[in-house]
Amino acid sequence: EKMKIAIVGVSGAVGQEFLRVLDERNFPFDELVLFGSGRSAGKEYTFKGKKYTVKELKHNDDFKGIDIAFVSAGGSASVEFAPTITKHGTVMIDNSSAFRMDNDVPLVVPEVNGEDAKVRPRNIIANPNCTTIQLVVALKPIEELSHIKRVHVATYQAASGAGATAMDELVNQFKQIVHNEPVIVEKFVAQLAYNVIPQVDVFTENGYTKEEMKMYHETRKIMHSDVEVSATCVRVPVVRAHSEATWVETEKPVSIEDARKAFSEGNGIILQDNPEKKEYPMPLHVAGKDPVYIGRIRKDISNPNGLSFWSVSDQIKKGAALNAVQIAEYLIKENAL
Ligand code: 11C
Repeated sequence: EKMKIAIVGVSGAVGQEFLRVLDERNFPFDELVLFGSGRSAGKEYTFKGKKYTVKELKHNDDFKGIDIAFVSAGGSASVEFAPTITKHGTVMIDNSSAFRMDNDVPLVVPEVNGEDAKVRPRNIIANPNCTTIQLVVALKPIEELSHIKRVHVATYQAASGAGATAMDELVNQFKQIVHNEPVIVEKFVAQLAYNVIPQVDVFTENGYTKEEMKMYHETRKIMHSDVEVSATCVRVPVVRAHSEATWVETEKPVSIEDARKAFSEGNGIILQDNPEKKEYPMPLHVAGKDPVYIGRIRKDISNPNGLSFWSVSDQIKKGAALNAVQIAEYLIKENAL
């Protein structure tokens, strides 16, 4: 049978990455349909030498016959169009935060809970937030050694998380400063060039931001765990890979040797931990790469059951497009479409 796939929101940063990831991985499909807003409709993109024209996303029967739709068009478009997209049995892999915490929508990182993708009453599978994805990939091998009770995490998030125009805004700010021009701030709450901003997304009632609360709730859902997660999410003037400083507390103490072995064998992880040679992951080098890079592994001197490490992962790749494509690959492999 023919495999038909769609990308919804193809003009965005994640949409464009879908094209690259599908190409890189030689994702098996027979037909590809591109969708976008009224603004993107009519634009042309080339994929493996063939031209595709973006169709306007509308409430019609365009999704009939499409097996998988990779959707990254923002939360409100996802909510509005989910019934139209899934109406004829299309599996919608959604990048927005709209459905992540719904009980009848699985929230999936294949390295951690691929199985969950098989039960999807609404034909929607949610892709987690980028900061959560790289966190749970790193936590998984440690959880297998001893149950993780508590996580403290501080993020260093790239501009890419706020989309293609935000990446441009950061790059332009550096140019504006060099040329003594006024610095334009539109996507972020303050100038990001030469700065860090301790706010990602809006604040909630408990003083944490929504981004920080996503890390709390999504981690628990994906890991099927009662783990407590306290996050501080910070935007930094990096273009496209997120970093995280993480402290975990396990039920039983975990030795550095065991942690290092577990990380080095962990799915989707590259261990890069050689402080003597100044080897540790950095966003500049991880941008464009698939795995989650982990380094700076050490015992937490403030806690006998504590372990501390540093991780870096490309926010648009594993944090978004790649994870969604890996969910689709998992479903194909398991014959679970
Ligand atoms: C950021 N993590 O870096 C956000 C972007 O819930 O899908 C992703 C928002 C989301 O700004």
